[in-house]
Amino acid sequence: STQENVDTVQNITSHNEIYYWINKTNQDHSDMVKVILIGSSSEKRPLYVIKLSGRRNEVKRAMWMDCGIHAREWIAPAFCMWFVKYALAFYNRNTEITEMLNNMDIYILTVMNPDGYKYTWTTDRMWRKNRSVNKDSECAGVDLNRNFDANWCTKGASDNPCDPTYCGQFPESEPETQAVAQFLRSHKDKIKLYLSIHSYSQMLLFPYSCSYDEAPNHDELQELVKEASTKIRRYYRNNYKYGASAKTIFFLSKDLAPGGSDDWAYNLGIKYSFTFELQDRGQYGFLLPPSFIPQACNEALLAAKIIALHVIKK
Ligand code: ING
Ligand code: ZN
Repeated sequence: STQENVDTVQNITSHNEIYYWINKTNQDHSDMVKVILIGSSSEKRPLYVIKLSGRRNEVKRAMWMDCGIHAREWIAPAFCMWFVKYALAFYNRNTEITEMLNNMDIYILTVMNPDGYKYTWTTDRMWRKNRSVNKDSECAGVDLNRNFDANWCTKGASDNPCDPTYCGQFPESEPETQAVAQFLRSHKDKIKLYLSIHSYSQMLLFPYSCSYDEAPNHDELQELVKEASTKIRRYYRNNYKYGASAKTIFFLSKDLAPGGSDDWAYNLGIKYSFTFELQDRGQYGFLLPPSFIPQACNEALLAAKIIALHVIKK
């Protein structure tokens, strides 16, 4: 039930508990779940992808979702877990999730940055980057969302290891970036939809972040996020900004964001590529109270469903 969803996601949070939860989910739902090891973090934590499949025949298409690229954005891993719980509970009960699972496999990376995530639990709640050791610097960590090969380390990223948007020594220098990029490359004909979950600021974004260029299918993507945003507003009376990243985030950061995962996935050929920024709009920021989790996750779920069903119908 939805209440069960709420309880579980609110209680499962630390990095070790997430590993435990992945294993338990695998055991309890072996008919629909496979767990795939795609690599390991710089501190050698495993990166597990949950593969969700419907009970029908082999499907040819897939979607990818990663959460927790940035350590302090705790609502993101919560959403990945929420999504998995929801899909398993409502397959063959809710039309949209059934349709999704009958037409595509869903790959979910619950925590892309486990080292950083752990560090936010133990040492620094506001940490963003991973925890790799930087040569010739006292400062640790690379911003994984500046480490992909899309206008890498140009304006909007930093080449200083002490900055929160440090781009790393070269594109895909980080094992977390490499694991995700390698998986997407080797499944690129199958994966039709890429989704990256962040917080906060309530925005539904699509390429490009690294330049002001319009994506070839800009109008279609714009229409989609507009529809998703409208639906969220109707259901939950909450506002999500939407649009091409560069123009939409510019108002916040006054900068571009090169080296991001959604731009890179888009250039790889995944023409439906999105970054969601979940709740809130700044009142609590990264410190979103647990009581906000259900609505925040339901809003993102609504948007993910609209986009996925559109991709299926294409
Ligand atoms: N914001 C994003 C960041 O990485 C962003 C903004 C969106 C960048 C889409 C690239 C692509 O800076 C947060 N909150 O991390
Ligand atoms: Zn982020």
